Amino acid sequence: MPLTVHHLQAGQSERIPWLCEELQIPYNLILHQRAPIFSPQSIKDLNPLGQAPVIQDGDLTLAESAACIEYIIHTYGNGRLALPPSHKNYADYLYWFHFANGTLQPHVATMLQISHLDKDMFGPAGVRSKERFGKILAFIDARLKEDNWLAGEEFTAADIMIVFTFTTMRSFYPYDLSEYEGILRYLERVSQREGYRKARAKADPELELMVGGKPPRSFVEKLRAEGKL
Ligand SMILES: N[C@@H](CCC(=O)N[C@@H](CS)C(=O)NCC(=O)O)C(=O)O
Repeated sequence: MPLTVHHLQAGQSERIPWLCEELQIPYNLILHQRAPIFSPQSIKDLNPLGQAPVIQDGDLTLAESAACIEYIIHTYGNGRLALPPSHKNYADYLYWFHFANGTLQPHVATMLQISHLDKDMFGPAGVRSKERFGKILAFIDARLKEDNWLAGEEFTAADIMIVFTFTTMRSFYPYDLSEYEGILRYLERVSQREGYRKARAKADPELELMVGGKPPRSFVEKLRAEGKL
């Protein structure tokens, strides 16, 4: 039985079908729709925190994007898309792989919470987090002006980890990337990858590729317009 990948649509689990397409390994993709914003029961049944991604391989059920990615790379991918300790960019690879979900994504998730709870971003928490966010984006932008990919000249799983926050996450917390040329050119390169396009078409066929500077349509507003909220 091939690897099973559970994807909560419009969510971080988009990373896993993308990885499988890049590695060209067989996988069984199961799509779960949000209900209407958070996970449906089908994801809660798989993971105590009700979060996706979740993968299943025989008796194993595993969550957390980074854990799923490492598992797939080393179990099915022969280590491809990870850089080994002998590689000159090994430390860069580790740094950016962990930066994606260790710093960038939690920061945007916090901003999303502040914007919902405080209703604006002009209170002390909002101002401080926006200021820090500017620094984070400028830092990544500078990195992506040096090299085509986060870890250097090779595309790696670090790239698969980070792209969600620059794309689909912006339909939840809309932020503009227009002034970040390095990031925008990077997203353009990402959007030309066959693996990315195939995975997006399978995982979220109704969603546009959110690779432009301007934020995409808000997911919550779309639900409101459809009468689902
Ligand atoms: N750190 C986790 C975060 C997973 C996560 O928060 N996934 C969101 C989708 S973006 C989710 O499952 N949300 C539904 C919910 O919490 O009910 C990972 O990378 O797997």
